[in-house]
Amino acid sequence: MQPLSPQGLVLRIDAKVCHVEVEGERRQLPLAGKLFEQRSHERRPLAVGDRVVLDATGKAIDSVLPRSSQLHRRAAAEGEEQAQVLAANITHVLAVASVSAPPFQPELVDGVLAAAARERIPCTLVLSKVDLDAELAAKWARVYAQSGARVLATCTVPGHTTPETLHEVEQLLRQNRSVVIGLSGAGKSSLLNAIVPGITLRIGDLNHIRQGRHTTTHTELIPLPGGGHVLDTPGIRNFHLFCVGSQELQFLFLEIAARLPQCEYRSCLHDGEANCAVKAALAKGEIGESRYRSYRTMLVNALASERPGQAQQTPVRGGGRRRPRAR
Ligand SMILES: Nc1nc2c(ncn2[C@@H]2O[C@H](COP(=O)(O)OP(=O)(O)OP(=O)(O)O)[C@@H](O)[C@H]2O)c(=O)[nH]1
Ligand SMILES: [Mg+2]
Ligand SMILES: [Zn+2]
Repeated sequence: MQPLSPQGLVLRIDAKVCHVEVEGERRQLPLAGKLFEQRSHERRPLAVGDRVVLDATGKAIDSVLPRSSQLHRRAAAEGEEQAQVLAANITHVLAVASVSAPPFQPELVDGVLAAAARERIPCTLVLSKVDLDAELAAKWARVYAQSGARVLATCTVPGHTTPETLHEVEQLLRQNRSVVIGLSGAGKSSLLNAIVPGITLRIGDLNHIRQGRHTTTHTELIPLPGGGHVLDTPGIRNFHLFCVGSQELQFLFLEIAARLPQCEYRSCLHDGEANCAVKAALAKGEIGESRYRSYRTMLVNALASERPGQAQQTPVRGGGRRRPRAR
């Protein structure tokens, strides 16, 4: 009988080699050309967190096992749209966004939350550097709590730390395989250093980051001493959803999805139709303006890609020919 091919866990991917944990040891294996043929819509055939099967020699990757989940975004590529898988087989997304330095970017955060919702991966928003602006921190915490997201405000500066929320993040990390994602300089690596005993990830200075350089340069899967794994990632500048449909989008914003049944028109896209419950909630301040703005920007882009050949344009306004919901 033939021996079973060994399996491994992808810990890190460099330009030509891939670091894989096989039977408790770390091996560097080449990225074989045939892997690139298996997933043509993805920019790279493998992602950190993937489980792989090695060939009989144990020195090359033969295939990638199906993923239980993936966090992916639209890759910045020319021509046909491609996906960039930032992490595979994860059970939790930790979106880290500083309230200041660098400034909070709602559209990026909303992209990450929507991508996690799309894959049904639980997500936590960490509002980092709350020591820099308590008022802004309270504002964003309100907006996202209202959206239905779990929000934790943190500070890792010695002497000013937020022990309760850091402890909550620690618990989440311990119970999950989490990917930590956010702008460069948001404080992702600092957060992990403050929480995980024994790790010393490189921390950037903000001048370096302002020059467009990342401190963390590759995604690394780190086993945690008390259980769980965490993937520290290099900073991202934007987060656009990969091939999202205009009808799908509304389900990725929890506070919009919750109000759909109250919209008069079944096909309501919440962009000017009559008797729209989402617009009514927005007017009452029950949905954050920045959240609605992000939704609408994504909607315009989704509609534009559904009608190839047409430039990005404003979605159809008014209830017009749409059929009202049967009451
Ligand atoms: N004031 C303040 N500064 C912080 C806090 N956390 C981190 N910083 C600073 O923010 C800067 C960037 O921190 P990093 O942890 O390297 O950020 P990063 O998100 O890992 O950045 P990349 O690896 O480039 O993606 C450093 O100068 C940290 O000292 C905080 O809670 N408060
Ligand atoms: Mg980092
Ligand atoms: Zn509506």
